Amino acid sequence: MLEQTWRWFGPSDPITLQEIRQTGATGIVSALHHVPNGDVWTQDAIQERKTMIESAGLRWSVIESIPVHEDIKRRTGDYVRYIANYCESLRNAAACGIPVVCYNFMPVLDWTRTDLAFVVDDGSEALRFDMTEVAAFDIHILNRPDAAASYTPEVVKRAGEWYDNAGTDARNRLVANIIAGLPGSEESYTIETFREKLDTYRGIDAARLRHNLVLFLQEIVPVAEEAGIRLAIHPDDPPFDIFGLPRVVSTAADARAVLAAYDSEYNGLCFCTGSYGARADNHLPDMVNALGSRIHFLHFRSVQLEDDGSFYEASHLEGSANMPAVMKAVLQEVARRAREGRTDLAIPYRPDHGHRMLGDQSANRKTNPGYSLYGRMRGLAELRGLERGLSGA
Ligand code: DNO
Repeated sequence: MLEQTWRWFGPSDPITLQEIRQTGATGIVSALHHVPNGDVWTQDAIQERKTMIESAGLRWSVIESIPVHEDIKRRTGDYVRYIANYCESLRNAAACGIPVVCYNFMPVLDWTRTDLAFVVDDGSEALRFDMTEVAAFDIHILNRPDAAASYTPEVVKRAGEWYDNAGTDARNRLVANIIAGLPGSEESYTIETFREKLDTYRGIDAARLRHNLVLFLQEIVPVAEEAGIRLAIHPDDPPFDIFGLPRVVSTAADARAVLAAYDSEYNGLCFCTGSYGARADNHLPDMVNALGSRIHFLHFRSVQLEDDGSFYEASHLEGSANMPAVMKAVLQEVARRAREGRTDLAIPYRPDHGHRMLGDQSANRKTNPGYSLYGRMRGLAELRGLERGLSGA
């Protein structure tokens, strides 16, 4: 069976470990969010968190994420020291017995949404990425030079209308949703600091960013291999360039390039069906078939795609992704591993995001955007049933 896990942001998470136990998850996905980006994660700090998790009868299955400092992505400034620190954190995590580390290589922004409370037809609230609103922010609020060239004329026109009709509250909310930092993003910006950050990427195109990623992998994978900790790169969310910033982990070809950069089972993927699934040309079951042997972590969710590149997060088994076909492909991969004598059969997965619903919507229950209690529990329950049903176990 796959390992059922749950993302827990640490002691400040409004959802407790005791509550998580009742969802049926056995594994925890967590990170030391209080450690500044680029600093070493000490064995003491990792062990302290691990003990906390284990005292609740759970297991720390995956670190999500040890963030990659911007200097490493740009290969400027203090990147040599930050890479050395990254390697040290990997060794320390391995010494504490954590098997998998997730990370991403998205410049400046981690995941991005425009609406954190998009009401779907059953009254629950979902996260949404709206292309018109992204363009309105980019062209009319950020005033990025040449921003309009990044969108279709139709989107540019609608963005203008959106901006003219939106009141101050809606504009401010949009700015906050895009740059104030979603859970786990680690970075947050004002319009000014965001502009400055974008400027630091001038001259860094996709080829350059990919090159920097390859060099980073060549430096960290041997360390992960020696320490015995599997790396899992999270795809770009959304999986295309945004605000003129290149993104290089968006497609099957991108994922293959990551794996080819250093051929080791320790150099692997976090297969996020929601992120890869936000491109219609990513065929998810085929990707699992082709890349499965290096998938060390799974994020399961399904986005509902719209024609202009917008999407919202549907319930886990609804939306545009064919989740039964994805699960089938994952179970075939597990069977392949068993035949090959591999021991990493219980690939950890987590219900990624969930609607705000039922008790999540009550006034005394705070939840981080996407990280609801009941919504994710519904997702986990459905995914667990899907796995059981398909495996016949
Ligand atoms: C969003 C998450 C991402 C993810 C990082 C991995 O909900 O999936 O923030 O944790 O991109 O490094």
